[in-house]
Formats: sequence, C-alpha cells, structure tokens
Amino acid sequence: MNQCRLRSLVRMRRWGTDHHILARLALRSIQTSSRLDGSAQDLDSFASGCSASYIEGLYNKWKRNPRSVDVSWDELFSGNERTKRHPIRSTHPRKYRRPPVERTALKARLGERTASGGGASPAPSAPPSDWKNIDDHHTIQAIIRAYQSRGHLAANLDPLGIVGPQKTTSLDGSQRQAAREVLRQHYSYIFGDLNAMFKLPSSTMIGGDEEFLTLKEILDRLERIYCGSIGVEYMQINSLTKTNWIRDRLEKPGGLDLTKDEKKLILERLTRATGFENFLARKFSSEKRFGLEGCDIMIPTIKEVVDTATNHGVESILIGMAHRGRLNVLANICRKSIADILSQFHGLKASDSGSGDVKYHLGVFQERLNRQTNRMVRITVVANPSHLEHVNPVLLGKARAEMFQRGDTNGSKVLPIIIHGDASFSGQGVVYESMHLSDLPNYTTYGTIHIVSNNQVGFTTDPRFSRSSRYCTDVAKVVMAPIFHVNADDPEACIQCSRIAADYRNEFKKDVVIDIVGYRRNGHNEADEPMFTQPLMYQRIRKLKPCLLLYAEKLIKEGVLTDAEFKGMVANYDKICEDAWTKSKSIKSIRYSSWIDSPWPGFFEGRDRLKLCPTGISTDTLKTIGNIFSSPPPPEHKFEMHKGILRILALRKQMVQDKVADWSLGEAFAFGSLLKEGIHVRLSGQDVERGTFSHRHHVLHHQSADKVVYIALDHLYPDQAPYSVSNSSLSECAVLGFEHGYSMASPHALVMWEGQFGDFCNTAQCIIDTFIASGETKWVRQSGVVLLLPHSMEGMGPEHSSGRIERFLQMSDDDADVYPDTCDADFVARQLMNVNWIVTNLSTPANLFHCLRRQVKMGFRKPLINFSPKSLLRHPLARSPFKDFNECSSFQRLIPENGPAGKQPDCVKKLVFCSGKIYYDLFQERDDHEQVESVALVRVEQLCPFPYDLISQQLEMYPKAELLWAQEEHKNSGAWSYVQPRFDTALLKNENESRCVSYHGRPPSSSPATGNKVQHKNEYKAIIKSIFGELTPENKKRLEDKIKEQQAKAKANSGSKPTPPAKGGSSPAGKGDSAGKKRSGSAPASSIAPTGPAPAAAGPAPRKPSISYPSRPPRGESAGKKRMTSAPGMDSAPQDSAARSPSRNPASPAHDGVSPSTRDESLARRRPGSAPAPSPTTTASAARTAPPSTASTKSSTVRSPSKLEFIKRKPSRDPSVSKSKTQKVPQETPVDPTKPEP
Ligand SMILES: Cc1ncc(C[n+]2csc(CCOP(=O)(O)OP(=O)(O)O)c2C)c(N)n1
Repeated sequence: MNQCRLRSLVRMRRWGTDHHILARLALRSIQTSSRLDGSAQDLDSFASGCSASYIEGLYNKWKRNPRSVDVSWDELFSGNERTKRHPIRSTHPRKYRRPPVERTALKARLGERTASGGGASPAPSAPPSDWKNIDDHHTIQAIIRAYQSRGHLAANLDPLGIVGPQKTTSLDGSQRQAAREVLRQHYSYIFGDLNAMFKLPSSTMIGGDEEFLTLKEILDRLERIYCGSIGVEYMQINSLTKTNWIRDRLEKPGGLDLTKDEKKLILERLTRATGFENFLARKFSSEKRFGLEGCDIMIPTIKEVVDTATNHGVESILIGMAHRGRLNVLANICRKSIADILSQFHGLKASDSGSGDVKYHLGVFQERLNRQTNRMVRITVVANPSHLEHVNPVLLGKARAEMFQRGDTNGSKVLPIIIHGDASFSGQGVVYESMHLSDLPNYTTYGTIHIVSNNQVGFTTDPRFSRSSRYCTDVAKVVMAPIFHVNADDPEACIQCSRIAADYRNEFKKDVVIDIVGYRRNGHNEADEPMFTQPLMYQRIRKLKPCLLLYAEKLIKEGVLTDAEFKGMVANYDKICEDAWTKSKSIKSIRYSSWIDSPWPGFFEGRDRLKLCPTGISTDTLKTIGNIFSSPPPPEHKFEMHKGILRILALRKQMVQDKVADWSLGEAFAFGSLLKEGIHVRLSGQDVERGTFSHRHHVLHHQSADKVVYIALDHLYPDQAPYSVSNSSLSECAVLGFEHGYSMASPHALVMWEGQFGDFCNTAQCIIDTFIASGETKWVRQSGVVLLLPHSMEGMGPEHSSGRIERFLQMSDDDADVYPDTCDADFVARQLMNVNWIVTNLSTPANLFHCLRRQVKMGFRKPLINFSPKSLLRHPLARSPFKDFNECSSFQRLIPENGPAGKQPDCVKKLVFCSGKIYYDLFQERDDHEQVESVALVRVEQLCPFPYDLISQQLEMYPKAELLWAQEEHKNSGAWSYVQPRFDTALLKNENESRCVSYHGRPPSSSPATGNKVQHKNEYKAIIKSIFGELTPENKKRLEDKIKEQQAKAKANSGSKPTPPAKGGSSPAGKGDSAGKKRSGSAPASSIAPTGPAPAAAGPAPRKPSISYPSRPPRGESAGKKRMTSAPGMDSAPQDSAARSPSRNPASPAHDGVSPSTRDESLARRRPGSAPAPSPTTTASAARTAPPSTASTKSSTVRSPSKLEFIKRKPSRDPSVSKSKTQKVPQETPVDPTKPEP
C-alpha cells in the first residue's frame, strides 16, 4: 500500500462514489478476505474495496503515530518491506477471511452479469472477480432482506387458492414462489448457480449453527419460512431488538417444530371447534348463529394464546369480539355450559328484567382452571352490540381498569384479546382510533393480541371492493405491530403464530396481530345464499374438505394418531354436545344476569340499593382540599410556575378564604373528597388537564423542565386513592368507549369523560347508543360513567353550542305519560335506579359537587350525562358558598325560586321553569325588567329522571301563575320536547288544574345555533321579550342610571374605561381571555381570571352585581329588602343558614333525600287523603287553551294533552330489589356538622 493507492481511493470518493457504501465494502472486505498475503494484487483488490475516507483517516493517524493503528494497518501503510517480513495471514489469520466461493462459479456468474449488463463497474484497478464477490454477497443479503420484508407477498395464505402466489421455475427445476414482487431487482439472481456457497450475514438466523450455505439452501429455507403458510410483516418495526426477536423465532431451524402431543392437541381442539358448529347446524339448521366454518382453527388459535399467556403468568383474559364464532368461543374457550348456550335457542322467557340481546352478542365471565397449564384463569367475553368493532375500546378500557385494580403495572396479569372480522377491521374507523390508544401512558393495555377471523368476505362484499389496502390488517401498522398472516387450513402454522404472538406480547408488551386467512363455508349467516354474490368463490368452497378432515388425514399419514382414534375424538365431543342438549331441554327459563360480563362481587350483596347516602362533607375537608388545590407545589419541589397560574391559584386561595367556590373548585371538592374516601377518580378527554376553557389546571407544568408536572389532587391525603387526569388522543369514539369500559370494571371509581364541546359526542354516538344508553337493559351491566358535555348558546356557532340535550333525553326510558308513585319513601332512589341514565344540566358548583359524589354514593351505578357549562365556569353568580357543600346539604334536583317571588307565591304572575345557563340570563333580565316579585324562576337541574314530585310542588305553590318553559335552544333541541309531555303528566294529575306550559325559546332549526353574533343576540332578545315583555321607559331609565353608576365606580377604582355589561350569554367562556372578559353579571373580587395572553385582571373592571337579593330568607320576611352581593342561592351570612335550611323553608324542598323534614312534608302531602291519589288510568278529557303569551314570540306553543296513564311505579330493573319495598325511612341520617370528620 502506498501514497499512490491512497490517492486513488481518495479520488474514487471525489468521483462521487458514495463513501458510506465504500466503508461498508471495506468492512465486508476485511471480514471476508481470506487471503491478504501481501501480494500486490490482493492489496490492490483489498484497497479498492475499502472506504477511501476511512483509510485516509487511518493513514493520517498512522502518519502521526504508527502505533496508534492496528499492527495490520501499520504493516499495510509501511509498505511491502515489512509485509513481506510478516505476512498478515500468518499473524492475523481470522481478520481477513474470504468465504470459500468457487472461482469457476464466480466467473460464470460474472460472465452472465457482464453479458446482461448488470452490476456496478469495478474500480479501474480492481480485478473484476473481487468486485463480483462483494456484489454477490450483497445480493444474497438483499435477497434475504427481500424475503424478510416482502416474503409475505408470495406466501401461500389463501386456502381457496384465489389469491395465490405464482410459481417460478429455477435453473435446477425447483419451483419457487418468490416472484418479482418480492425479489424485485434480484429476481433474475435465483436463476444463477444455486450451488454457490455464501457466508450468511448477521441479519438472518436461517443458518442456525452453520455459517455458510449454498444459494439453493438459502432460498429453500427462506421460502419455507416466509412464503409458506405464514406471511409475516414485521420489518416495519423500527426496533432492532424486536425484529431480531421475531427473526430468531421464525428463522431458527427447528424453532417452529411441534411434538406429536402438541399436534394431537391441536386436532382435539379443532374437533371441538368444528364439532360444535356441526352440532348446531344439525339441531338448528335455519337459526342464525354466525358459524365459524372455514375459520374453525380460530378456536385452537385462541386457546393456544390462552395457554401461552397463562404460562407467562396472565390471570385474566378479556376477549372482545363480534358475532362470528362467538358461541364457539363461549363454549370452547370460556367453557360456558353448552346446555346454557343451547337454551338460548329454545326461545325461553327471561326470569329477570331487561330487554336481553341476541345470543351471539352476550357476554360471559368464567373463572376456570386451565388444565393445560394447571393455572386458574378468568376469561371474560365482553357483551357486544351489532356495531362492529366498537367493543374494542370498551374492552381496552375494561382491561386497563382491571390492571389498575390488580396493581398490574405492566400488563403481566391481564391480557386483552380482540377478534376482528376482515371487512370490519379495515373498514371501521374506531379500529384506528383504538389502536392509537395502545401506547399512551394513561390508556395503554401493554399490548393487545388481535386475531382476525378473515373469511375473505364481508357480508356480500369481497375484499377488492371493501378496502384499498392489500391486507385488511394494514391499520395495525400505525403502531408497528407485527402481523402474522396465516393460512387457516394449516393448523400448525396457526398455532405457531399464536405462540409467537403471545410470547411477543409478553416480551415487549406491544400489540400484535394474527390474521387467520380462511373462508366462510356458509352465507353471512346460515340462512343466507352466498352463491347470489360470490358464485365462483363458493364453487371452490363446495369442493373443499373441512380443515379438520385435512389435518386429521395429515396426522394419520404422519402416524401421529390412527383413524380410529380420530373417530373416537369426534364421537366423544358429539356425545358432550348431545348430553348438553338433553340437559338444555330441562331449562325452563333463562336469566339475563347469568350472561353478565362484569360482575361486581360484594358490591350489591347486603346493600340497600335504595339508600342514598349523604353527599355533603365537612368544612375541614373543604378547607384542606381547597388549600392544597389553590397552592403551588411546596418549595422543596423547586417547581417553576407560570405567573398566570400563580395568579389563578391566588384567586382560588382567596375563594377558599371567602368560603365560596366557583366551578373548578366545586369540581375539585368532589374529586378530592372521593379520593379521600378511597374512590379512584379518573378524568379523561381532550385537553381536560387544563380544561378546554382554561378553568381547571389540574396538571401544572414546570416552566423550564420537560415532563415535570404537579397534580395537586394527588397530594391531598397520604392514604388517598389515585387520581388520574389525562388529555386523551383526539378521538371521541374510542376514548369514550375506553372510559365506559373502564367504568365497567369496578363500581368503586368515578370515571368521567369530558367532551371538548358538547356535540363532539356526535362522533361517539355509537358508544352512547349501544353501550351507555342501553347497556344495562341489554346486558344487565351497570356503569356509572359520567359524560361532561359543555353546552350552552354563547354565540360561538352551531357545533360549539350544543351538547345535544334532546338526543340524550329522547333516549332516556322514563315514561313521559306515567306519573310515578311519588309517595314512595324511596321515590328518588327508585326513580334513579329504574331509569337508563341520569341527565342533568346543573347551574351551581355545589350541585355539580353533590351530583358527582352521588354517582358513587348510590347503591347502584347509573351513567350520568351532565351538560357542563361554559360561561358559568367563570360566571360571578355561578358560585356556591361552602355551606352548600357541607353535611347538611345535598343534591338539588330542582332549585326553586328563593327570591321575593318565592316568598309571595300568590302574587306571582309567571312561573318560569328553565334549566342550565339561561337561568342566569333570566335572573338578570328579570331584574332589568323589574319583575322580581311577579316572576318566579325555577331551575330543573335534573332533567332525567324527571323530578315529578318537585315539579308538582312548584305547580301547587304558584296556583295563579302562568306556566312557562324557557330555553335558549331551538324548539326542536334542548329539553322542551322531553319536558313538555312530562309537565302535562304532572298537571293532569291534579284534576283541578287547567293550565299548561308554554314554550319560550328559539324557533325550530336544523342547526343547533347561528354562527352570526347579531342573529344570536336578536334571537336572545326575542326570547327575553316573550317572557318579560319590552323594557318600560322606567326600566330603561333605571338601567341607564345603573350603568352610569357602575362606570363612575369603575373609573374611580381603576381609571380604565369599563366595558358595558354583556347580556344574552355572548361568548363569555372561550378558550382565551377575551371570552372570559365578556361576561354577563359581575365579577366579585374573588373571581377567577382566565388565563391567556391578557388575563382578566388586566382587562376592564369587572361589573358589580347588578342586582342584590336575599337568598332564601325565612318565609314571611319582606321580600326584596335584604341585600347581599352573592349569587342567588348563596349566602355568606352565617345567621341565615338556619333560616335557609330546607326543613325550615317550604319553598326549598329540593335537597334530595337529605332533609328528612322535606321528605316528611312531601310524604304528608302525598298521603291518602292529603292529596289526590293517582288513578291507575286517567284520560285527559278536556283540551286546554294556552294562556295568553306576554309578547310576540315566534315560538311559543301549546301541546294538546295526549292520553295519559297513571300507574304507581315502573317495575324495578333490578331484580334483587323487592317491588313491595315502599315504606323505607328516608335514606340519610343527618350528620352533626359540629363533629369532627371521621
Ligand atoms: C358498524 C356496522 N356496520 C355494518 C354492520 C352490518 N354487518 C354485520 S356483519 C357485516 C359483515 C362483516 O364482515 P366481516 O367484518 O368480514 O366479518 P364476518 O361477518 O365476515 O365474519 C356487516 C356489514 C354492522 N353490524 N356494524
């Protein structure tokens, strides 16, 4: 080696030759050169294959210090002299070994290549044979890589042979599957000298202990592994550890071999799978069962996963699946009694309540000994609606919750398995959404095993028309899951895949997919004719032997078992089915509850389900939570805070000192107190950590350190339950499904999903309809999941305005025409228990607090849909004093009028019922219109179940008032269509009643709200006018004076120009600051400033309350005299508390079930003789006329009463609750507030 050679190498690089390639060539040359003995030619050839820059670097180093490089380089650079004295081969025999390539073969190949013009031109001075040698090795490496990456394209996956690889004949006459699609530019290479020997690169394990293989052997092995019955996609995984792991499992010679016993076991399981379908087909030939025939191997495949996973220590396996093969899974995986399954075919009546579901949707929960592994395993198949794939997130949520409960922090105890159909896997968006949860810290299930029962058809549509991707599983590549496609007619390959998949999940805790490619022997269901649409496919299918027979023949041929043994196996299972059939005939009724997938042992037992426990908490607890929630992290955390957050915390702290709570504090009190009581609280949804409207700030971020956060609610009490708050992926369907699943796992958790804006729940509609609204009715399964859906018209456009109250109310199943038995002492709890869900539109932080706590204090679980406010998050009037949270307080289903009008009900001209944010608008407008004594405002906080008892009380209390329903939504939206018939029912109960309720809201519209602010305001004005009429000149004068007075005060206070008060709820709660500034009402000193570029503190002076108003004074006190600066219903003067106690104030009976006196009062009025007893069936005879409307409203309306029914009570949906249970004492024992907290 000399300067001249080096210069030539450097020149090579400058010519543009990629020096990285050269470096690789150099290294390869060093590894493989077996003969670097000092001859000029070998040195040349060696150098010409080296990286010029690498050698140049070494050379420069050597020039500075010859000892700084390896002795071999020293010898090389020193020239021939020393090389001659110390031949490299003798001193370093291992360093430069060339693989034993036959020279003749090389020459032949070189000739071929040169003739065909292929191959790179060698460096001018290198002998062509060495370049060829390097090139050949690269080609072999590329071929190996081609099989690894694309071998699946030529795999033999389709048992029908429709999608089959084309065979190619090699030079030696052997048939090869690897087509151009796989080998691409290396395709022609397989026609070369197949006996040539190559050293195997480290990127393959096909050699096992052998370092060198002939080309033929390399190709044979690769074809067997990658183009046989398994086609694996794994090279998309960007982790070398994982790809190497898979390579190792697939490629190692003998790694996939099965023993005779294992083969026999597969056959036995296959016999059961096929035997079960055959048996059902025989007995119920025309019944829909969505059989598995054609993919029968799915059962042994799942079973193998169960075995392998339990061997790894998994204790609970959760399965989510659709219709196909479901009964088979119940029978042969869960080992649900076959007699019970067959009884579903007998058309029996259910002995418990509910609607039930078709047999191929039912869930099961089985705890059994897995005989194969001798370990106990719990197997759950989650009940499933018709809507394909939507069970996926539900299952994942349930699995995650189970992990949480077991303290399983890495998924080693709980395994989710999802079984998909091929068409639905690729077609349903929820699959993609769910996949994206797989690696998110608060949603991961540490790997899910996906099994596709791929029968190559979806109903009547074949894959060419149902997807654009090659495989139905391509969606799984978004999470880099390895995907094993496998021919369903090769049982051993299927089992090998399931073993690898279960091991992979155990090893890496990541998703993995097994795509079992089979066919569907019958139509979509057993009554369908598949030849209508798939004639050619079904001609083939008719000719195919079932997989069971094919495999049995194979094993008999191999001598694994005899024909007689196989027949015995079949007969044996048939007998099991026949015996179960006989047993099933003795079953006379079914119980929906025996198909429950989420039993809650210990929750219902010994519990009085109708007991509503108190929800109030002590002031000490409020203070503790309030102080921690309003404090920055302790100094020892050295946590760098955002200044805006510090301001927010300071304002929070001020509120705690003032003993008043805004929305976020009320919410924190609910969460914190439950955590204290050991209830796990979980809040999930888009941007919930801060809160879309920047009001929550549960997760504080260190301003100069990444991923350092502080969650105050995690630091309340040393023994508190864990709090989980997490921003979710931008998905509604999967995330809501996940949270619903999470809530199913245990009753001892408060699980909430918050929509960013209410009607984004549109994109989760399927979960809402099929799981949340109807889950309990169909599957006897309870869930206390909470949906928080921001709702209200703030002039923010259609989608951001509405949480679609009307839809939830329309789906609720309390009967609009039946007046319930409100005399029942347990009326409130029974009504809650019997309804499918609770719908609330709350207006105070305290009511939110009680409502959330009630969720876990009830003796049953019920979904709660709460329409959360937007502007009320910061509305100065939407605040609650601490006393509304204490032990004497409780949830108010209805908040009655507490002002002057409530004190003199006989003088009230209008009784306005409303719900949610509009109350605050009406409150303000009533003041502006100076009608505080003539108009009573009543808030219906709980819309469903409808508080008939409290509504009736209000109707009775204001006998002369005109009745109005006010809503800001359009007439076909909001609660009107729900409340109207219920008001009628309540009114018709009283024979002397001739009034009805008129509508005051926006006219009907197909859009939830206008996007035009002017229109929004005009619509608002029309509503106000229809309720209060025009402002009189006196009203206007008073208002002007008030504004002037405020402006003067503001000027005196801040010197800045005040913003005129905004009414009509225009944009008060946007994400940023501007929204927060535009508030109707006033902002007391303690109001929370919105965060954002310009906090409210820096904005215009907040408006003072425009109305002062006594809150619930004792009856008889002159109305409207006492003044206070807090919100209605809020009182900071301690001496008033007794006066405002519900027991002392007949006008405020709404504290549910906590005030015994209220209850007594209500009962007294309902006792026979004291109130008209509800007649079983009453027909409304007289049509009523509407009371005159106060103003020219476009939209007021009167409903003609329909035929209404009065029955005593709906049957309980809970079988364990005795229907005759009526005289229970009201639930709560009032707690002594003076006592310290336990
Ligand atoms: C969301 C949804 N869309 C449509 C249907 C109607 N449907 C029921 S089964 C089926 C075909 C499903 O095909 P595939 O996923 O391949 O499963 P297979 O029935 O073939 O096992 C269709 C379209 C449904 N149940 N759910």
